[in-house]
Amino acid sequence: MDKKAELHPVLVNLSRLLQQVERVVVLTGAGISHESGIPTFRGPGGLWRNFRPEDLATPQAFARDPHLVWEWYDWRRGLISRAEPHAGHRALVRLEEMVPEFTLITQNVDGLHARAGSRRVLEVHGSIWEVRCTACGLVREDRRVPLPLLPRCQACGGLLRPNVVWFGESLDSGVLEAVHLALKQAQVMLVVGTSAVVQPAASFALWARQSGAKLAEINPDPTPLTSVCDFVLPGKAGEVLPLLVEALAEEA
Ligand code: BV8
Ligand code: ZN
Repeated sequence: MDKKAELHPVLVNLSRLLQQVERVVVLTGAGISHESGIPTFRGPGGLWRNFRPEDLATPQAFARDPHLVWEWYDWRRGLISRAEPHAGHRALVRLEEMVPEFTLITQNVDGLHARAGSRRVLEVHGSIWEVRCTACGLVREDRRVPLPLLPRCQACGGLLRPNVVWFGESLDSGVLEAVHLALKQAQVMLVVGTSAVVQPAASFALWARQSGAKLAEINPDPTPLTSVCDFVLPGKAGEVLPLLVEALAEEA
């Protein structure tokens, strides 16, 4: 049975609800980048030289061996620069056009949503395409692939770091405030391609639910969120999201 037929009743019910509401929030994780050829963090292929992301994406790892951490980020930047957004990313751009108030919250640092054309994107873990000076704090975009290692600040010569949120670092307060507001007002929230283990992003869906939002999950595998979702769409982001947007267009 094909995916559309398999998911038909849930797709129809969810698209009917999306047709009736004004405010929709989407949370994405590494799973939506997987079909663009970027390994997820905890799935197969997520390791690099047998290091786990939790071992490298920390201030301690960077302090101990900035060259190793930058080699990992430079490798990822190269991979991402050769990756393309897929039909799932483009479906979210269509959804943003079809919904009166739409907010896309992403844990991903790869920038693929913006490249696909999404406009209202909150990058809660920062951007791999930005660097921040560890000495003077200057933040700027730097898309050089490969990067000269170790990259230095043009203004003061200080050591640059990726402008991402590492484990043990808090998320940007301004971004978090915008996230809180969107979640409080959300009527429907889609959770796409996240294992829902990294905090605080893993709690975003629960915050939205507390404010009355209906939850839908798109993921080939179950997660800790699956049991609290009103709609469960087992499948890949690149397959399911276009089907959902197609069903919504038929409802219109
Ligand atoms: C904070 C940016 C505190 C960098 C990332 C001990 C010490 C210190 C902190 C902690 C600790 N214990 C717990 C914590 C908190 C910690 C945490 O949650 N740890 C986890 C591991 C338990 N969190 C933090 O440290 C956060 N900060 O808590 O601050 C604080 C408070 C006050 C003051 C000071 C400090 C910061 C967390 C942010 C870390 N940075 N990324 C970089 O990218 O290099 S996290 C990283 O994981 C990515 O952003 C990634 O997106 C994110 C979450 O992973 P997922 O996106 O879910 O990806 P994953 O691989 O796990 O899952 C993929 C999913 O996709 C799977 O479900 C799979 O089934 C699915 N999938 C696969 N294919 C597809 C698919 N889905 C759809 N379609 C497909 N085709
Ligand atoms: Zn500087």
